[in-house]
Amino acid sequence: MGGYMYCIYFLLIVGVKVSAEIGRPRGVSISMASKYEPNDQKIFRCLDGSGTIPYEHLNDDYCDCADGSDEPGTSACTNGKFHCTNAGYTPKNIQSSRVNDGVCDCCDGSDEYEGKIECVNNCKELGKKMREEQDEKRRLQEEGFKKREGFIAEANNMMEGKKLKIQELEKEKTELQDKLKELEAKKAEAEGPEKEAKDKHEQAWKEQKEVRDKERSAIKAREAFDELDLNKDGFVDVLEIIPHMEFDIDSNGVVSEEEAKEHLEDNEKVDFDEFSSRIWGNIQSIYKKLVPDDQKEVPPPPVEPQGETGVPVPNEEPQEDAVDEDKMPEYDEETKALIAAADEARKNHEEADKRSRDIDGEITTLTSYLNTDYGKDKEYAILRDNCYEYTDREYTYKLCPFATASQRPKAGGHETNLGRWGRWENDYKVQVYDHGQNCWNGPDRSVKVHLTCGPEHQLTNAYEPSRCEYAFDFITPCACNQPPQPQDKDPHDEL
Ligand code: MAN
Repeated sequence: MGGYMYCIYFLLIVGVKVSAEIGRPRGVSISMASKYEPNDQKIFRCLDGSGTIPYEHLNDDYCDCADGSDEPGTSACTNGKFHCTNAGYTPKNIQSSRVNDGVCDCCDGSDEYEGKIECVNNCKELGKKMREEQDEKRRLQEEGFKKREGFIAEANNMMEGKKLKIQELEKEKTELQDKLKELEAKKAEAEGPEKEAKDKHEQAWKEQKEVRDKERSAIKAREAFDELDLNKDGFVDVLEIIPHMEFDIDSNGVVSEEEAKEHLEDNEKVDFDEFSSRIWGNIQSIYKKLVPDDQKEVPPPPVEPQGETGVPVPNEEPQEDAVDEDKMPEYDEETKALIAAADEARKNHEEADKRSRDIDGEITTLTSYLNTDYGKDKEYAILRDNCYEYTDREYTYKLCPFATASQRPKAGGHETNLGRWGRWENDYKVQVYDHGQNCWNGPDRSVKVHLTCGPEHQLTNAYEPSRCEYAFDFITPCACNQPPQPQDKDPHDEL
C-alpha cells in the first residue's frame, strides 16, 4: 500500500470515529440519526427491539442485531442497509453487501471507504443534470398548465356561446311556429283554387278524350265491318267470321260455326248498328291480332308482314299522332298562374318547415355538447370535434375525443369501429370508449385512453393488451397540473 492510500485509510478511520462522536455513524441517514445518538449508558438498542449492544459495537463489522441495524456502515449484516448521503444529488439506501465490494454504488463514493476502488464523487454533476432535467420537465409542465388554463377559459366561452345559441334558436323556433301556421294557411288558401282549376281542366280533357275515343272506335268499327262484310250485303255473318283464325276460341285450328256465332252474340248475322253497338266492343282487342303459337308468351318482334304464309301478323299502326293526341294539353294561363302561386306558397311553407327541423337538430347537437363531461374544469372540451392518429406496423389508430375510436389497416381496407365515447375513469385520467364492433368469438371492441401531461395534443401509442381490448396513450396540455414551485423541495431530499 502506497503512502497516499495509507493516508486515505487513516482519514477514513478517524472519520468513523468523528462521525460516531457527532451521533451519526457511517451509513445512517439524517432522518435516522436520532435513533443512533449515544445514551448515558452508551448502549445501542437494535431498531427492531431484538436486543441491545454496547455503543462501541456499532459498525464493528460484526452483525449483532437481527435487523442488521447495528451495522449500517459495514457489510457485516446481510439484511442491512447503507445510506449514501450523496450530497448534491439524491440520497440512496443500498444493501449492506454492496459496501466495500469494489463497486461504486453511491455517487459520493461513501460505500467504498476501504479504498478497494477509487470512487470519483460525481454527485454534483449528476445533481446538475438531474436539476436541469427537472427544470425542463417543470418548464414543460408549467407551459402545459398555462395552455390548460387557456383551454378552460376557451371552453367556458364556448359553453356560454352554445347556451346563448340555444336560446336564440329557441326564440327563432317560437317565432317560426306562428310563421309556419300563417304559411300553412296561405298554402291551403292557394291550393284550393289550384285544385279546382286543375280538376276542371282535367275533367274537360277527360270528356274530350272520351268523345274522341268514341269517334275513333266508331271509325275502327266501320273499317272492320267493311273488311268483314266480304259480300257487301250490309251484314257480317257467320261465314264471313269463319276465315278469321283470331276467332278460334279453343285454338283447334278452325273457327267453327258455333265459335263464329258466339262472337256475333248468337246471331247468324248483324248489321252495322248492331255490330258497332254490341259486337265490336268485344272483338276489337282480338280482331287481326293473331300471334303464332310459339310467340304467344313473348311480345311479338317487329317483323314485316309475311303475306305468303297466309298467317296474319300483328300490324302495329304508327302511334305518334295518337300519342300526341292522347297527351293532356297544357293548362290555360289562369290555371298556370294558380299553380305558380300554389308552388310559391308550398315552397315558402317547406322552407320554413325545413328550418324548423334544422333548428331541432341544432338544439339536439348543442344540448348533447353541453351535457358532456369535459373534466373537472371542462379542460378537455377543446379536444372535441378533433381527431388524432397513431400508426404502428399494422394499423392506423384514430381517436376523435368524446366521439369515436377506430382502427384501419395500413395496407388499406375498411375501418373498424373500436368504440364510442363512454365515460371517464380513474379520476379523469382515463377515458373509456366502448360498444365497438364485435370481436369474433370475443367481446365488443373497446378502448381505454390514458391521458398524461404533454406539450401538445398527441396520440403517442396504441396497443392491444388483450384481444379486442385496446389501450391508447394520449398526451395533452389538458392533463397538466400546476407543477410544484422550485422552492417546494421534497423534505426527504438531503441536498
Ligand atoms: C382485427 C383487428 C385486431 C383484432 C382482431 C380480432 O384483425 O381488429 O386488432 O385483434 O381483428 O380478431
